[in-house]
Amino acid sequence: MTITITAFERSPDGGKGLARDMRVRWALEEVGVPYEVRLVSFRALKEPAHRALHPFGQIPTYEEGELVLFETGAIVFHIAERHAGLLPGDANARARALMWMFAAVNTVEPPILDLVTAKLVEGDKPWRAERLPLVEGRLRDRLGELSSRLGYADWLDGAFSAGDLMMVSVLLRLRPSGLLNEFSNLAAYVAHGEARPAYKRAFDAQLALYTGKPPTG
Ligand code: GTB
Repeated sequence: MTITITAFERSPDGGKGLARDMRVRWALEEVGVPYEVRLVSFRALKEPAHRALHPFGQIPTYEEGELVLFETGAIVFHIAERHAGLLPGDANARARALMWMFAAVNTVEPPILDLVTAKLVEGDKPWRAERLPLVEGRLRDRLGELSSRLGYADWLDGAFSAGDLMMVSVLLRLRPSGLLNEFSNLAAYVAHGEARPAYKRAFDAQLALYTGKPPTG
């Protein structure tokens, strides 16, 4: 059955992996399932046809026959459940992989998004200078906790899983800020994720949309 995901018609980062369709592409590449991409303009995101798929008017969405999903965590979980390669067979290890997926989107991503908001969305507000150090401080605390747990392990819980896919994807958003490099093990962890062939294929496919160059892999 054909899988179709949506992505930005014009991505603010020019397709360098930061928009969230990247996580879904990466998951599909990890499990070796082909997919199609439908591009959506910023205006069309908020129109009824797209809102019927995504109530919040965002990308990505995921269509597979009659199934329509939004929310990258749910989409990646759906892919991981149906295809081998992203969730361990052992029931406890599987539960922990799911735990890390939730930790990525529910505990680590929010303070990262706070930083993005404080810098970009509220960048011209009079309270920026006071608020930014608070936001950065809270984020450093959270990253420090994650860094302590990861230590020098390759992945969060043994073998690579959907938990790592989500966590690496979330942490990547930090790279432009320079904060990731304050935690050398987290920076190495993210680089390790980016080095996976499936990540590279997904990255090249996303970038090719906006540069017009065909993917190399
Ligand atoms: N919780 C949802 C999920 O995980 O699926 C969040 C989805 C979401 O935020 N989608 C964003 C969107 O559609 C795109 S990814 N925004 C448009 C809108 O809300 O109107 C966020 C994003 C976009 C672009 C960059 N970039 O280019 O650097 C980075 C991240």
